[in-house]
Amino acid sequence: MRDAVTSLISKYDITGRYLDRNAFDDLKSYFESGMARIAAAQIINANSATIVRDASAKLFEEVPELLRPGGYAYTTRRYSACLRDLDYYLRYASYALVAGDMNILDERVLQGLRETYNSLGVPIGPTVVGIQLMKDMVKEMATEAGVEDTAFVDAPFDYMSRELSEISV
Ligand SMILES: CCC1=C(C)/C(=C/C2=NC(=C\c3[nH]c(/C=C4\NC(=O)[C@H](C)[C@H]4CC)c(C)c3CCC(=O)O)/C(CCC(=O)O)=C2C)NC1=O
Repeated sequence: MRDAVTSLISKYDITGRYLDRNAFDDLKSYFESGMARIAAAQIINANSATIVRDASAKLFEEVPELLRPGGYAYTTRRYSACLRDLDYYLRYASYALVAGDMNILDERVLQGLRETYNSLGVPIGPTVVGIQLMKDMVKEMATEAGVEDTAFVDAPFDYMSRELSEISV
């Protein structure tokens, strides 16, 4: 697993260069956003159950077929698998926010997920809607908690959405 600092250092190490102006700019922006990243992770941590519950409720409101016979959240087993998946995406998003790097998402969440969703037929579109709803909730909560610029919160949620969308079901 990499974070913003180890990623940057390994990039420079590969070519045997000293850190330059660009590197220091990147490092400064990472450390300057550090407290906001921690605040966002704390918000996720304190509200994970609410975020998953409300995002799934909105998702099932937007795509009610999921809950009907033949839908992918029909039966208790599938319903709980769906909520569990949302919880995974949220938890790993909080790690990636602290790390300032998306590498953990590749390693722990997205690897093999395409194949799994493909073979089970779990629909990607609604999954992405769920991820985006959680993103919006986290940003709203971060704003309420006094985080001024919440744009950095987008990165892990958008990354997972983008990577998942490449699956053709
Ligand atoms: C930490 C990384 C990680 C991820 C991401 C993960 C996802 C994951 N989701 C799965 C299933 C599933 N995922 C869903 C998800 C949904 N159903 C819907 O209607 C919605 C569109 C969506 C929720 C938003 C469902 C219904 C299943 C069960 C499918 C089945 O067995 O028929 C499975 C198959 C095995 C199982 O059922 O546990 C995996 C591996 N597992 C992991 O270890």
